[in-house]
Amino acid sequence: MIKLYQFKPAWGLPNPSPFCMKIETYLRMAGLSYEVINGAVPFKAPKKKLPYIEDGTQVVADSGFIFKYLKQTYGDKLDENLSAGEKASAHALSRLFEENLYWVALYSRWLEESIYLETKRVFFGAIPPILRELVAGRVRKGIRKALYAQGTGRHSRDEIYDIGKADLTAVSVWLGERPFFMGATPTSVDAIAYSFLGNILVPPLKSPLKAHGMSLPNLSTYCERMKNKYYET
Ligand SMILES: N[C@@H](CCC(=O)N[C@@H](CS)C(=O)NCC(=O)O)C(=O)O
Repeated sequence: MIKLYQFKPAWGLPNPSPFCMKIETYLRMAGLSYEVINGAVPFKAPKKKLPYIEDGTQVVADSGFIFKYLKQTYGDKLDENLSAGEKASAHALSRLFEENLYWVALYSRWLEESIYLETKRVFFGAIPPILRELVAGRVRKGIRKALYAQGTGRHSRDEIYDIGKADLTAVSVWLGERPFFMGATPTSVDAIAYSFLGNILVPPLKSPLKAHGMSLPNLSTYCERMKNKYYET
């Protein structure tokens, strides 16, 4: 049985980490049996980040390598009908979510003061108060540093949200009236799209990023569609 190590679910989402939610969603989409180990901690993970999986004697860390492992080990039914060109498009779309929009969402969650209070409650609520401030403060400092090193953290607040809003607009236009990102049939990139969009649109966190996402109605409809199809049956 595949074991998925991830954070505890929160905000009515399968996971407050889009990368963890991506794997659980993929496992459901692919019809693979799995067990979740909620409340895992990054510092004990092989690459000091979540998610990672164990499958028998195999341990695989990083959602991209987990996708690769699962597809190689259990087959790639979800994407088998995509052409090479469609696979390339899906790849580019996944990079938009994971390598660009992610940083804006991270900024919003951890560096916006009012949102940070709620983020802190969700991620560290179980820790005694004094320790909580210490641990949360240290994680926040690390995220500020990572945002600066990656580059997003060097922009002004308005510029950062401009970057994220442009991504959401592009994604909304891409999806258009189609039920899934590659057309009529769900494919693995939908595990990514749903996890990142869900993590922006669903949590009760007021930000310009969420407000912009909510102004693009096909994105919420899409999240509802994915939730109904994979989490409510
Ligand atoms: N490239 C990794 C990214 C995973 C990642 O950034 N995980 C975050 C949570 S969303 C994490 O564990 N952060 C803990 C840390 O950096 O200490 C993947 O695709 O799995």
